[in-house]
Formats: sequence, structure tokens, C-alpha cells
Amino acid sequence: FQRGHPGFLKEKCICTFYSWSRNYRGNPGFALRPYKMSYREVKYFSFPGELLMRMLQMLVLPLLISSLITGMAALDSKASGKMGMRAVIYYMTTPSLLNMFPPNLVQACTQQFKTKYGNRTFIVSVSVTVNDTFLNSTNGTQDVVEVTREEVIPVPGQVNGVNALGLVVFSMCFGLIIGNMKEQGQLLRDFFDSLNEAIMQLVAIIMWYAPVGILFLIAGKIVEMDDLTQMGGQLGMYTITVIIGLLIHAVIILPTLYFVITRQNPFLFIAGLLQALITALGTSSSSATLPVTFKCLEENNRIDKRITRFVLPVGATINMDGTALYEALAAIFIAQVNNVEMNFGQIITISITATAASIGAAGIPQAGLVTMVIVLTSVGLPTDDITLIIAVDWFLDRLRTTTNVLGDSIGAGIVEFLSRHELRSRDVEMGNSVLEE
Ligand code: DAS
Repeated sequence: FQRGHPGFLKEKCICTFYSWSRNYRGNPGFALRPYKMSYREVKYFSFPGELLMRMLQMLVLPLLISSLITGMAALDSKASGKMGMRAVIYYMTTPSLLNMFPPNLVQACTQQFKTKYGNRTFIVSVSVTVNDTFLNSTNGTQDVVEVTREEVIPVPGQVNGVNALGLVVFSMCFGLIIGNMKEQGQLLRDFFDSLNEAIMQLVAIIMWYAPVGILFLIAGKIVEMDDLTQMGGQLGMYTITVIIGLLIHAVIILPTLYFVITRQNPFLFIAGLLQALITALGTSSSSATLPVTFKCLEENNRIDKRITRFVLPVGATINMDGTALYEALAAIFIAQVNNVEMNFGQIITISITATAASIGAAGIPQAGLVTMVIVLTSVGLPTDDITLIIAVDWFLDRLRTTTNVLGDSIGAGIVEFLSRHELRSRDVEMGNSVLEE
């Protein structure tokens, strides 16, 4: 770009940032050649972000097991039954609330996506940290790499290769059992309590590094993007529609629900979650953010540990409001692309299946893309049109994950408020038993 061209500054910043590269061909004028990072440089650049992802991911399974077991063990079956019912009702209502309006939102905001890409696959800048597929860049033009969904998107419902949902169910049952074993279960209860405490200490240490990791995670993605203007133009309206939907949920629906039930300031509550929301934005994984969500709720918002240890692991696995909205919007968008008119019944089907599909999505990057196949199939839409939206998914995944984490946290606040009587009576019982001893 010549001096004065709006892209000059951006191009100059990018090239200055990578000026050590052999591809930099500065010339006496101000024109700077665009720099294409090689695979190796993308790998090095994304390392600091990948390090944070791996550190958080290594904690997810031990934290999920220890927190659920200690949480369930701390409750008697009566209290956990009522609390569980409240949590499940919350999990079912929030995504349905959210999915009441996508059709109008899509009709209002998204213009018809006329130019279909045809059979060509996309120039997809897949994050190197997600898998080792990369783009061959030669002299500024890019050979399109055939990227199949299996390569790009991990297996649904799994965290670190383990079936998270199965682990959640096992931990809840095991926790309930040892919670009702009285003296016999005391050793196990103490063990899992200590394990949970130790993991939370580890989280506190990792959080010192988080700002650096999150910076590189997001910057690494932006740097890899080939042409923001190209993607923005074609999918801009769709992206704006999803962002508006997520914002309505995060800024209006959830805070209103929290205020109506607890009569407390929802934005003060959300302010205590900032670190967790930023981590969700950086990692695009509810599970990887789980340790930070625990820390924010228990330390900043003073939520009872017996609630967080029960609500958060289950919520991070099955309560995904952002994903439910995203899948509903994406399905309606793909219908528009194919000029398929959706009748009211089909739109309700999309909303219901999107809510159900979000339950099956795991809290890992781009899990929502996999379960979206369920939504598209339910209304007979072509599932391979997912590639139409995959190019912006790296960005929207971050936003919907942040909404998911916010939904889980607001749920913990609401369930704690509604369970305050059980918790208090449990404390009195514990107090009395200590006095008796
Ligand atoms: N990234 C998922 C999560 O962690 C959400 C999604 O893929 O839809 O919540």
C-alpha cells in the first residue's frame, strides 16, 4: 500500500512485526510486500497460547472429578435432589428462551447469501493448535487445502479424549454414595476435598500466565487470517446476526433472569467473572475455562462451594446457551443460502434440536460445528454447507463459549439463591453435629 492508503498502517504493523522474515522485500518506496507466515512460524507464534490451553486442559478432568465428587458428597440426597432439579430446569429454560427469536433476528439482519461458493473448498486458516493441517502459501496466492470436517473438528462430547458426560454421571453417583456412607466414606471425602483444594492452588498459579497466553491465542488467530475483508464481506451479515443474538442473551436475558430471581445487581456479579469470560474468549473452550470459572465464582462472587462443585461441571458439559443460539442461526442461514423457505414448524424444530444438540456439544473448541449436523439433518438441510460458515467459526466460537460460561455462572448464582434454605439447614445440622461431638 502507498502512504495514506487505509491499509498502509495495518500492513506496515504486520510487516514490521515480522521484519526478521526472509520473505520481507522492503523497497525504497513505502510499499511493503504482504508477509505470509510459514507453517513453522505459525507454530512458533502460537506456542505461548497453546501452552496456556494445554495447562488448563490438563486440569479439566481431575478438577471435574474432584469438584463433582466433593460437591455431591457435601450434600445429602434430599438437598442435592432439589438443587439438581433447579439446575436442570435452569439448563432447559435458558437456551429455549434464547431460541425464541432467531428467525426474526435472521430475517431482520441477514441478507440472502446469494453467491454460493459452489464445490470449491474454502481457503480455511485452521488454527495450527487445533490440528496440523496448514495452508501452502506460494508467492501470495494460496493452494486451497482440502480440509474435511473430521480433520478440523475434534470428536464431540470428549474432553482430552475422555467422554466428559460419562465422567460427570459417574462422579455425581460416586459423590452421592460416599456422601451417604457416614464414617466409612470420611477418608474418601477428605481425599477428594484435598485433591480439589490442590487443583485450585494450581489454577491460581496458572492464572498468572493467562494474560500472556490469551494474548497470543487471539493474536495468533488474527495473524493467521488471510483476508479479513474477504470474509467480512461475504459472511458479515451472518456474523453480525450471531453477535447481536449472543449480546441480547448475555446483556439482556441472563442479567434480567438473575435480577428477577435474586433481586441483586447482575452486572456486579458479571464483573466478578471477568477473568473467566476473558479466558473463555481466549481459549474458546468452556472446559478449559472451568478452573477459572470456579476461582471467580468462589473467590470473587463468594458462591458456596457446594453449589459450584455441583453446578459448574455439569453446566460446562451440558449447558451451552451460546451454542444453542449459534446452531439455530446457522441452520436458518444455511436454509436461506439454499433458498429454502422455513415454515413455522421447521423453525420450531430447528430451535428445539439446536437446544438438544448444544447439550451434546462438549466444552472444547468448535464442538458446536459437529453437533450442528443434527440440526441441519432434522430439517433436511445439506450438512456439507457447514463449510460456508467454517471460515468465521474461529471468531464466533469464542463469543459463544463466553456466553456459555456466563450462562453456567449465572446458573450457579441462581441455584445458590434458590437453595439457600437447604444450605443453611445443612450448616445448622453440621454445626449441631460439631457441638454434639
Ligand atoms: N467451544 C464450545 C465451548 O467450549 C462451544 C461451541 O463449540 O459451540 O463451549
